[in-house]
Amino acid sequence: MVWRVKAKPSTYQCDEQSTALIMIDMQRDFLEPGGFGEALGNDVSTLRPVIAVCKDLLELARESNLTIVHTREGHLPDLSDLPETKRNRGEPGQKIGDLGPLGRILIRGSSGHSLMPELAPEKHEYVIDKPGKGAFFATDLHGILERERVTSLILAGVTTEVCVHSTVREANDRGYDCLVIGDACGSYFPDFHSVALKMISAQGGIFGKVTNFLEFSRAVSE
Ligand code: C5J
Repeated sequence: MVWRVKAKPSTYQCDEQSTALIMIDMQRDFLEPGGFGEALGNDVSTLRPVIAVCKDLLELARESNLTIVHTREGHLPDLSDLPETKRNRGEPGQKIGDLGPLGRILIRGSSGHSLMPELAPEKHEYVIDKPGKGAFFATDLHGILERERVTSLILAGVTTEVCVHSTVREANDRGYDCLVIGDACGSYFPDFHSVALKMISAQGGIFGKVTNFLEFSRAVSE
C-alpha cells in the first residue's frame, strides 16, 4: 500500500514494507523534572504536549506494522564513551554522570535514561542506545534498517534542533527518504523548533520533508 502524505515542500510517498518509525530520545531525562534537560537550565514542561502526539503516532505505526526503532541518548556508567568536551558541559554537580533526582544524569541504566512509560517499546521493537546526538553515530542503526529493507524514515521525538535534526542529517546522507512529523517533535525553544523544521524542508527538502500527525494519519487511512 502506497501512502501519499501532504508535506512540505511536496507530497511524501512511502509504503509500509519499507518504512520505519524512528522515535528519538523520548526519555525521562529530557521530559521530566530532575533529568538532563532540566540540569541544563531548561523548562521541561515545554515538551510535555509532544508525548500524546508521539503515543498516537506509535499506535498508528504499530497498527500499520512499520519497523519501529526507539533511541535513547546516554553513556556507559564508566563514562568510557563520553568525550571530555561533552562531560565538561553544564554546572558543577549537574553534568553527565553526576547524581541527580532521576539517578546518574544521562547514564544507561539510571531511571532518567529510561523511555517515558506511555511510549514503552514492545518486545519486537528495536531500542538503540546512542552516545551521540545523531542515531547513526556509533550504533548499528544503519545495519538494522538495511536488514529490514527500510528506505523511508518517519521521525519524531526530542529535541527538534538537536537529536532529531542530527539524525535526519545523518539519515539523509545515507540515502534514506525522511519525513519529520513536526507536532510529534519538541524543543525547549519554540523558535528553534520552527526554524529547525524549516531548515529540513527548505531548498526543495534539502534534508527531508515535514508534515504533522493529522496529515500523516489521513494518508495512512485513505
Ligand atoms: C539533547 C537530544 N538535546 N535528545 N539531546 O541534548 O536532543
